[in-house]
Amino acid sequence: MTVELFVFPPSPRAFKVMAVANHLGLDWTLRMVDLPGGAQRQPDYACLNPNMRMPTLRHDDYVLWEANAIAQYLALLRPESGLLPAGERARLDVIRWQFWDLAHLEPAYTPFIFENVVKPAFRGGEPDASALARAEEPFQRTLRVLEAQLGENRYVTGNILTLADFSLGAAFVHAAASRLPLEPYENVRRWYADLAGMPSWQATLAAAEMPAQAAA
Ligand SMILES: N[C@@H](CCC(=O)N[C@@H](CS)C(=O)NCC(=O)O)C(=O)O
Repeated sequence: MTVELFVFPPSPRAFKVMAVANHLGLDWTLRMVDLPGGAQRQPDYACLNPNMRMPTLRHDDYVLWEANAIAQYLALLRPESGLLPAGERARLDVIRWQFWDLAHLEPAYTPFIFENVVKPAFRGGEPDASALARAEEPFQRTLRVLEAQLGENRYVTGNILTLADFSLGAAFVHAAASRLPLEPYENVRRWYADLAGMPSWQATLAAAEMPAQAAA
């Protein structure tokens, strides 16, 4: 059977896994998890993912959750792609940035997407200016790390596209709507424009029904 991805496509965490599957040219099926409708809490979904969150992968009788682990599984279906390098140190470098994504980048941008996109679209609320002000310093501190890394490399781990680019790049798919303060980060904006130019990225944005936004 094909790979099934249980996703709510507008989410950056869904984007990560869909973009990797598209980039690899895998035969995969989208299973919609309607988050605003509460599908993640339905018993048939909760028994696939006890966290009651998405994304989740099912491939025959194998079930996997956590977006970055799913991305690794997909890359291992096409090892020749190099998205997850074979060499130990090169692979650990990619994995290191995927951990950094969860530990640093996601917490840094989440308040912006929550206040400026999720609240107005799904909760009928206004952005909380004090929450956005508190988010500013950790966001800038985190982006400075990525900016420096991308000052030395075309892609996150060097001159070759890897899963690290998919995991981190997904943070910026809603950059404009989230009002991410990216003006000082020229290298990040150049790198994201490069990613957004890939046919797989464009196809994923289209599937998620999101306009292709420049990270600016
Ligand atoms: N660390 C998990 C986080 C998954 C996650 O938090 N997903 C959110 C959407 S972005 C979700 O499903 N939320 C549903 C809810 O909170 O009810 C991953 O990367 O897969």
